Amino acid sequence: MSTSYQLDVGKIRRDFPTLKRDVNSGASLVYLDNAATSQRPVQVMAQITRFYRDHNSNIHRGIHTLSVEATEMFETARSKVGQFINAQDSREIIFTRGTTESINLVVNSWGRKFLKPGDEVVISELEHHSNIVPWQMLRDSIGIELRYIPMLDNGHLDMETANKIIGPKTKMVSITAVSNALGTIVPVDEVIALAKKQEALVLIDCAQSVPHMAVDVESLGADFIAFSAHKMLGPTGVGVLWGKLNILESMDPFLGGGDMILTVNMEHSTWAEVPSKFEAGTPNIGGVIGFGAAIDYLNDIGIDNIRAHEMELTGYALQKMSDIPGITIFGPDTAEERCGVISFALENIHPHDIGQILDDNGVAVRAGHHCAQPVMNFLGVPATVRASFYIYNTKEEIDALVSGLLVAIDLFGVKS
Ligand code: C6P
Repeated sequence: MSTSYQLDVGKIRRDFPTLKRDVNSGASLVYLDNAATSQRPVQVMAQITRFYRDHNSNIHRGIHTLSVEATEMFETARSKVGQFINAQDSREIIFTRGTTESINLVVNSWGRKFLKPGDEVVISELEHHSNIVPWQMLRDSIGIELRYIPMLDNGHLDMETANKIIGPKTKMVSITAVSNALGTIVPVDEVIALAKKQEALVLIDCAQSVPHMAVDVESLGADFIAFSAHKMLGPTGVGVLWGKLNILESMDPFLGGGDMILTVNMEHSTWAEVPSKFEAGTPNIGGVIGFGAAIDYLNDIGIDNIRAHEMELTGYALQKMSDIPGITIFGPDTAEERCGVISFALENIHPHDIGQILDDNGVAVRAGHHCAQPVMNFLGVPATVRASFYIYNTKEEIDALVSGLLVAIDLFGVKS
């Protein structure tokens, strides 16, 4: 596999104080739970501190110096996020609390206004609960049909069936770009092409793609994308909904309150322009400003270098882990088909026990259903262990994961 990319992991790691920690009486932390949330570099923390220390104020309201400065920092972050995904207009960037809220915004603001009983929304069996539950709630409330593109044994979507399911009644296709449970990279271009043939709108859940690979909304052809800052070095409690401006303008607000109105009187109210229309109340100002610093950090490294690094780690891990006795690795066969995630099980050892033993050895992974219970149901397991990589991970850390798994096998006496 190519190692021609430019990424100085040693230098990167020095920016992440958490990675220097020991856990469980002396084991060096090996952080492989990046699909849940990444760590933050000092540059992001410094920017948040700078805001609270020197510029703290509410935004879009005051005419005093601090408020003007805070507004400028907040809006600069919006522009940076827009440029990162090649949005044509920074008004298309709506700040939310995370991917979950972004999807709920589309479901409620677009879905409640434009869908009628009998209309179909197509999602898939690979989705995170955040892209299932809000649509089920809408279905139960207004009587739409919810249809699922099934998954296949190899962790990919069944595109043949997708072709049949996406039809004239389909008004929305809402699909993940990358499965958080398996790491599968979904062929969103193909899904978008099928949707557009039926003139359906498309929402892509990019929670697991934007942090790891180039996403260009201009060439993508989707109508909305959703992602979270905390999976890409930014703070928790900050997310993004990108939407095409004309569609956002046609939608009603999701939440009502301060900052999203133009006028309010005792009888009725009118709405502010996009994006304010969708940003009711005081937002996570410090968090958004910190997110801007995270984007700067990722830009300095280069998103293609990040993808190359993770692909190399994933290839190495797949190769090393496949030699472990009694292991089942779920999902696609190759690193090229995955986005830095490996979900697996060890024969006769519960995933939570594996997670515990790994933690005893300093290795942080997620063990559970990964908020993707339909995927677990398909696999016929209650849970898996999931290792997920990011810019600061190394092959030595994958060796530590493998050693920890061998400890678990020794302890539980698995023989196969
Ligand atoms: N997945 C994981 O461990 P929030 O929580 O709103 O930032 O993101 C929700 C979400 C939506 N879609 C996908 C594909 C995701 O992976 C996630 C978050 C984490 O896999 C936490 S459950």
